[in-house]
Amino acid sequence: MKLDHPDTHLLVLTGAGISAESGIPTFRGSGGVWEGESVARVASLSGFVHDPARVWRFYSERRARGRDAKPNAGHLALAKLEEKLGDRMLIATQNIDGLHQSAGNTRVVELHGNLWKSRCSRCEREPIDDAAEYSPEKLPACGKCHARGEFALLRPHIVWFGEKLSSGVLDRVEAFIRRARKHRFVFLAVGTSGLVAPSSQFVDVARAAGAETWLVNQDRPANAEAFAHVVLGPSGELLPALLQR
Ligand code: BJW
Repeated sequence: MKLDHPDTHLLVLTGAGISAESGIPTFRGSGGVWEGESVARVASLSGFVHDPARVWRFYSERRARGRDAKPNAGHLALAKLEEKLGDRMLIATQNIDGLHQSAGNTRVVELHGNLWKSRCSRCEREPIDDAAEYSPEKLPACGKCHARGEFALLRPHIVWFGEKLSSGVLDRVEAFIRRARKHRFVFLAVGTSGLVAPSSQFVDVARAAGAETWLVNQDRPANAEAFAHVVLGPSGELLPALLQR
């Protein structure tokens, strides 16, 4: 992948696969986060309304497991690249683990929220930093609602199925594409099965904007046909060499 041209703009879409080598399981397939869990019950608002204790147990376990995770060679290769490209690079990540930021990337859009934040399930307050694990007997309540004499539970700051992405998130990606299309534009997707909208459509939008499209993934994903270049294998091994060329 040629990235040394001074006009190059790079949009990177990452998914769970990039964090697999940091010990964070992907979602789908055997050993995945959802194995033995009902997706509808733990990753939807209706699941939370029906059984908040179950949902908080699921995310508390994810917090416990993710606490010691460190960025791997794939994350670090992307961080090194941002040092060179500056604002000509943007990472749009579906991941909620914060590992791109831990690696040193600063231009990161979190499409699906952040595991280390919670927000109110009722009021519009800003998400708060929250790495706590909650037991079913002590679920967290919103202090702001409480001060008004109302009761509302905090929920994980995660975009569940059927929910809109947070406001401004897609705007940042679209603004980058509008700028990039006037230059040499490269789109790279890493570690994602290409099954979840709207991220699964980014490759089509980028291609329509003239981007050279690359995919680095362990297995051939659902939308592989949409990419001009497909490189199969673990991103922690592949990215350092691929991004240096
Ligand atoms: C490696 C590797 C290594 C392994 N190296 N690679 C019908 C009903 C309701 C909604 C819909 C519907 N039909 C369509 C929708 C829209 C829906 C959707 O796309 N559904 C499809 C599943 C059908 N999308 C949404 O609902 C989104 N919102 C939306 O569209 O809003 C519109 C709207 C407008 C107006 C009003 C209301 C709404 C929101 C999607 C939110 C997704 N959230 C999740 C769960 C978060 C909770 C949590 O974290 O617990 O986000 S879903 C889950 O999938 C998670 C991920 O970010 C996302 C993508 O998964 P990802 O990252 O691709 O992981 P995997 O596991 O699938 O794949 C990993 C890949 O890595 C594999 O290919 C491996 O080979 C590879 N790999 N090791 C490189 N070492």
